[in-house]
Order: sequence, then C-alpha cells, then structure tokens
Amino acid sequence: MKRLTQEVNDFINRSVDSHVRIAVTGLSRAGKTAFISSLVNQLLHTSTHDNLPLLSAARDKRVIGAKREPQTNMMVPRFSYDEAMEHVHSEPPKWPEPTRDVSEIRLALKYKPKKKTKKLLNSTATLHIDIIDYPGEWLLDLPLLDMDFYQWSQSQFTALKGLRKELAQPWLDQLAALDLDAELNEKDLLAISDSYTEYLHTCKDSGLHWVQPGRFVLPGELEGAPVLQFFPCQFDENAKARKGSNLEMLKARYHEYQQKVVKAFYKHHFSTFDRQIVLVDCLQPLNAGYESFHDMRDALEQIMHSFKYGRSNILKRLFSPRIDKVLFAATKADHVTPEQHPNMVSLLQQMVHPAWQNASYENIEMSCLTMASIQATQTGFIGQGDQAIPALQGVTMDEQPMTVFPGDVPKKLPNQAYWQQQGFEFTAFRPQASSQDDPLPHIRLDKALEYLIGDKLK
Ligand SMILES: Nc1nc2c(ncn2[C@@H]2O[C@H](COP(=O)(O)OP(=O)(O)OP(=O)(O)O)[C@@H](O)[C@H]2O)c(=O)[nH]1
Ligand SMILES: [Mg+2]
Repeated sequence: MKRLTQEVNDFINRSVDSHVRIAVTGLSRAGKTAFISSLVNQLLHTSTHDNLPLLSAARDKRVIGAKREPQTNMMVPRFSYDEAMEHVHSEPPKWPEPTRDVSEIRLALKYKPKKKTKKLLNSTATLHIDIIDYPGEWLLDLPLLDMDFYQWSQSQFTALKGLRKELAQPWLDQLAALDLDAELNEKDLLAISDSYTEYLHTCKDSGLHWVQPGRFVLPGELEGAPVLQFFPCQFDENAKARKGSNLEMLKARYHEYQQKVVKAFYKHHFSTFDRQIVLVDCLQPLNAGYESFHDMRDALEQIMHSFKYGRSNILKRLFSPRIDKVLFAATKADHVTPEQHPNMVSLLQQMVHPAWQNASYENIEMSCLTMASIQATQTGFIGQGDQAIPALQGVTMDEQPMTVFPGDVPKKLPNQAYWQQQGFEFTAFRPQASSQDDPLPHIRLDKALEYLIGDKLK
C-alpha cells in the first residue's frame, strides 16, 4: 500500500513537472560514478556557492538549495555517494571505486519558479531528481531481441576479424571440441562459456568496446547464473535441435537471456527514464589506436538504437518510452588543454551525429558537449624559446607533480596515420585536494545540468 501511495505521488509530481528521472550511462570507465558524485556534490553546495553559473536557475539566484531524499525504488541498490566522497577527500585524494551494476540516488531541489502556473501553487517549488547509474554495455544487448540464436551466432562469427579473431582463438579451440548434438553436458557448456566470457573481457582490455552479450562482462547480480552460460556456435539453421542435447540447452538459455535479462531491463529500468546522459571517453581510444576508435563508434551507434527502439515495433508493446532529451558528453576534458575543447566536441559530434541523423529520432532532442566532472588538473603555460605553450599541471597516480602538454585532439575521426605520426599522450592524474566544505572543481558540469533539468526549473 505504501509503495502504491508512493507511486501515485510520483505520478502526480511528474505530471506537474516536479519529478525527473535522469539516467547516466556510458561504457565502463567512461566516468559515470565521478559524474553522479560531482553532480550531487554541486547541487548540495549550490545554496552557499556560485558553483553552477551555466545553470540559468542558479545564475538567476532562483535555486534555494538541495537535499538528499530516500529513494523510492526499493529494488535498486543505493548509489554510493558517501563512499565516493570519502575517496575524493582522502589523503591523498583517490578516484571512486569502479561499479558494476545499476544504482540510484534521489535529491530534492528547492527553487523559486518563474512560470506563473507553478507560482500560483506556491512561492517556492521542489524538483525531485532521481539519478540512475547503469552500465552502457547493457544497451549493447538490444539487437538480441531481434535475432534468434542462429542469427545471433552468425553475427558473432562474422565479427571475428582482425584483433577479435586473434583474441577469440582459445575459445574457438574449445568450441571445436564440443558436439552440439550430444547429450547435455553442463560442465562442458560452463567451461566453454567461461572461455567465451574471458574472450569478451580480453576484447575490453584491448580497447574494444562492442561486446555481446553485455551482461557477460558486467553481470551485476547475475554473476554465475546459468542464464549467462551460453555462447555462439555454428550449426545448421534448418535442423531441429535434438531433445536433451547441448544445442537445445544453448538455445533455451539464449531465449531466457532475451526474455529475463534484456527485455526486463528495458521494462523495469529504461522505460522509466525521462532524460539520458551518455558519457563518452574519447581520449581512451585516441590513446589506444585506430581499431579501438572505430569500435567505440560502432558501440555508440548500438547504444543509440535504444532510444529509438522503444518508439517502434517490439518494445512499443512492452512500455511507452519517455526519454525526450539525450545528451552525449565527452568526459575528462581536464586531460587536455582548454583550447582543445572545441576539437573534443567536434570529434564527439563526428562519432554521434551521422548515426543519429540516419535513424531519425522523432521527438527526442540531442546535444553534445565536453566537460570534466571532477577537474584533476590546472591549466597554465610553459615557455619554449620565446613562445608560451599551453600545459596542464596535476599530480600523477604515483604522487608525482607533473606539467605536460598532452597533444592535439583531432577535430575529425583520425585515420591510421594519426597514430603513426603523433598519437596522444595520456597521463592519469589524481583528483585535486579539496575541502569538504567546498564543491568539487568541475568544467561545464553546469552546462550539462542546464540541458538536463534547466527547463524543469522555469
Ligand atoms: N581527470 C579526470 N579523470 C576522470 C574524470 N572522471 C573520471 N575520470 C577517470 O576515469 C576513471 C573512471 O571513472 P568512473 O567515474 O569510475 O567511471 P565509471 O563509468 O563509473 O566506470 P565503471 O564503474 O567501471 O563502469 C576514474 O577512476 C578516473 O581515473 C574527470 O572528470 N577528470
Ligand atoms: Mg561506476
């Protein structure tokens, strides 16, 4: 009953524009945890600091303050804000721990509305903000809903080229020894699916991002469950799987994965989001090389399909999608000197725009920007002869102060020659030391906020 009352309240709040669910995603290590931690930290400090000048309500002094609220969705783990802050404020400062699952945090933001309709009700209004963190890898699974086990297997074998083929060899060797028609042998299936999962992990470790099924690398609560124990294989499409055979079990598990894992995520999570920010670390593939870059673009394109899918065919019957704004943000902008920021946006746009335009997303707004959730460096200049070149100063992970010019960010998707000629020198820095009484330093996080909630604070 209590839960129902809460749901009704949520519904009313949402219809008078006082509740928004913001989903934060991105491939692993993109910067989701840092972004959410900083976003919460900025909003909690905004009553006492001018830390969000690009959020128009804050600039107009209409934001009164924010506080944390207990989340209403009891089935989702809490986002570990306090733990993240402990890390950032420790001596020496550390980055928050990697996360592996979906989590959620809720804030109430009190503000003075400008709109007459809201003013009539009260002189102040409250916007309840749910922020949800989930792995972008989970969105890579959407195409599975359109493919049966045979088609999916085929698509995986077609993708086995170049580096992927090399990395897949140990798994392929094990697979070759399996008799698909033989009587089910759970142990064999487990060993081969472990080997397939290992292959997906090595893809990620080598800088490749498109991995399917996404849950195999980020299982969350499903770790060790048989529904994650299958793998693509080659068989005759028209022959029926023998009863009780290995193949029959693989098909059954794939089907279960489609229904209970992929569909369930869209139904219980994705369909409840109002706004989505997709974080992209463009600098990592710049470091890693050509194949990694193109792979990331493919992965982003897959992720994008999710925003459209809900509006058409199969998933339409499952839920009515709500996302009306998507923001792509290139993170970690503090890793490059400020004059490179326009190039970073342009590079991100190059990765995102063509796919977005081809797909014609009705009624969804999209934008790109670059930001740093937690600014780890300071900018300055170093002298070279009589020239001053821009540089970054920070403290490396092994606590060495360092001044560097990391390199130029290409404006467009680079070709192979880029990595042969210059490449990009990426140094990981610790967060800057900061006091708990002050907001964390950031770059343009307020611009992201303006895009995500600015209209809700009018
Ligand atoms: N310099 C800098 N580094 C950042 C920033 N945000 C994230 N990072 C770096 O990127 C790493 C990953 O950030 P997270 O926020 O943990 O990324 P995530 O997407 O939550 O990663 P998973 O939980 O593993 O999926 C951090 O440990 C930092 O090294 C930023 O704003 N500036
Ligand atoms: Mg995380």
